[in-house]
Amino acid sequence: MHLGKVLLSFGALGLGALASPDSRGSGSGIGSSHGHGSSGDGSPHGSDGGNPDPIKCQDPPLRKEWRQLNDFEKAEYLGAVHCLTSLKPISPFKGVVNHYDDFQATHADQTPYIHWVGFFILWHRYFVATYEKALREECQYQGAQPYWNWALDASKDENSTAIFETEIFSKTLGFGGNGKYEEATAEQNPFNLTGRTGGGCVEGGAFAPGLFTRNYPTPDCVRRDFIPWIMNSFAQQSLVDHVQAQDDYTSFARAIENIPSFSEPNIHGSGHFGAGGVLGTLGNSAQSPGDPLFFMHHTNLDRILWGWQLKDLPTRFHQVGGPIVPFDYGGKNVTLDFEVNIGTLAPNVTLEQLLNPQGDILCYGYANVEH
Ligand SMILES: *[C@@H]1O[C@H](CO)[C@@H](O)[C@H](O)[C@H]1NC(C)=O
Ligand SMILES: *[C@@H]1O[C@H](CO)[C@@H](O)[C@H](O)[C@H]1NC(C)=O
Ligand SMILES: *[C@@H]1O[C@H](CO)[C@@H](O)[C@H](O)[C@H]1NC(C)=O
Ligand SMILES: *[C@@H]1O[C@H](CO)[C@@H](O)[C@H](O)[C@H]1NC(C)=O
Ligand SMILES: [Cu+2]
Repeated sequence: MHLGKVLLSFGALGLGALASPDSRGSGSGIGSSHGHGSSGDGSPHGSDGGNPDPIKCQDPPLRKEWRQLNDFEKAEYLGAVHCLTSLKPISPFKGVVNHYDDFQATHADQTPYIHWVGFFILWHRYFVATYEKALREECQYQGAQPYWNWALDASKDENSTAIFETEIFSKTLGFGGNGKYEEATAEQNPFNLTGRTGGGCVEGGAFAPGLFTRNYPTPDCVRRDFIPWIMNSFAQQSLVDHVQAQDDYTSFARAIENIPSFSEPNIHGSGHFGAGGVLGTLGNSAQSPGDPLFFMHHTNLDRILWGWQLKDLPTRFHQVGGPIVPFDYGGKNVTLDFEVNIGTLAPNVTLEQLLNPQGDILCYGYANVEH
């Protein structure tokens, strides 16, 4: 109720009113400003002094960890996510009702092709940046896409629940907590995961039933199913360090996903299966963007990529690798001109364009790469 009031008061300030479908911007999607002749090092400043390129990315929004936001910023962000649900859909999928659903359905449509491939992390970089752009340009959100740095709270005690007690799971000004415990059938739990604690609709927060419904493929609440041992073991800083210690893009891309197994932790799985578990929305590999927490988790992974790139930018603005077909590690690899698409959400772009968060296509930064 508290949150409802906060959101309402922001609505009264005008933020909510801006959510009307008519307010959709015209054709200002990411990529609509495709430029030519940008300097090869990714710097927005052209190298030929005679005819400098226009600077494509000015004043990039700076992404912060959720707990670095003040209450106003948190409410503004949560309100903007709600705003997406009031905009008309732009994707062709049956069952989508609003623009938030477009993101979930687009991910669901491509799930079999965009994981355990060389472009996994860059596809998701584009996906999150497009979401951020929609929040800012169509919902008048003033800030940047925040992130959830789970490693800050990962405990060595596998059964600790401290990681679920941080601000992001606030039931007032946050994403809400766990769901009520529900039994899972053997069919629902093919990996026989133990230690489940939830499965029901998220309790409290901005996305509780009544405040938020996801519509694709069929209407449901946002579900959470916290599994402490997965969250704690997959979110360890030592694993992040291991991923960031990789020497080239190919091994970085492989390390961040590791293998699809619960006996070997992988940081990408931390938010998905630690918070989503078996019955939770985030734990469903196709439908995971149906929980707005998805974008907080994936922005943290993107920050980890950017932190890795920063260690050697001249090389890491221009290096990709890894299979085109999932798990096809001996087969054909992606190259810089490989195109990714996110359906009707934004135009196709190349991996090289996505390597630069402040280039022709993307425009954001991180306030602090370390946290
Ligand atoms: C965590 O809880 C499980 C189940 O109760 C138990 O088997 C395990 O020993 C606990 N782990 C630690 C480190 O206490
Ligand atoms: C899960 O348990 C079922 C029933 O005991 C078994 O058939 C199946 O192989 C198990 N799956 C895994 C991944 O261990
Ligand atoms: C793709 O990259 C992997 C890892 O670097 C390499 O082993 C493989 O030979 C490459 N595939 C081709 C077709 O070159
Ligand atoms: C975008 O990429 C997809 C898949 O690679 C392709 O099917 C589609 O035709 C491309 N769209 C455009 C406009 O090039
Ligand atoms: Cu994904």
